[in-house]
Amino acid sequence: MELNFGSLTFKVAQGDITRFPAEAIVNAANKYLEHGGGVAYAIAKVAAGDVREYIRISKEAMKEQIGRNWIEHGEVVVTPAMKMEQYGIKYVIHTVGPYCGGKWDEDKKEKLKKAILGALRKAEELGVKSIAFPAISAGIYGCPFEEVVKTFVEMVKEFSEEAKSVKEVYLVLYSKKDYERALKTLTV
Ligand code: AR6
Repeated sequence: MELNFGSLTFKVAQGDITRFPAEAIVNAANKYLEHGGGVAYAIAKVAAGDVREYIRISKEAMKEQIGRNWIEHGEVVVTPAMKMEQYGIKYVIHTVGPYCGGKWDEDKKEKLKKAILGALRKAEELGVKSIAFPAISAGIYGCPFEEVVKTFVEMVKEFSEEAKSVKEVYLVLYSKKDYERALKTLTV
């Protein structure tokens, strides 16, 4: 499933983002980059082989790149892909989405848009051609899946006006069920 916005293509795929062949993958992190569960834990484990080591690397990168011990929505931190390089991944871009706990409103949507845009702009800065996102905030943070998918489409469309280096944006869904739900959301 793909949508074209100018020179930018938005593609929905099913798979494990830790082995998805995009130059940059995005992590659905928390503000302290603690990588305790979900996709964050999976990325940390595959990248460094040891979650605690990748948390240490992430926090050090955050100090260097942001100058603080936490990030706001829209701020991102870049770490190396380490062992994921074997799949063609070069960078991990950590971004933090909103916590929803089942609720959804304009404020949460704005925070999610900021989180997505921050990662897209960083991908431009890094000069990558392809970037893959997980469904940020749709897991442990409990945001409604369909709203998350719709927000991705909106944000990618907006970003296509300023995209230069980035040509392919992927939304990688882990389960077949989520993949099918996303296709349904995009085709209505
Ligand atoms: N590949 C692709 N998608 C995945 C993978 C994977 N390997 N594993 C899980 N997902 P979540 P959040 C999907 O909970 O809601 C962490 O503890 C998953 O099915 O990872 O933003 C962080 O440190 C879901 O659709 O992220 C934060 O504290 C999506 O990824 C907190 O969770 C996002 O689920 C962030 O919560």
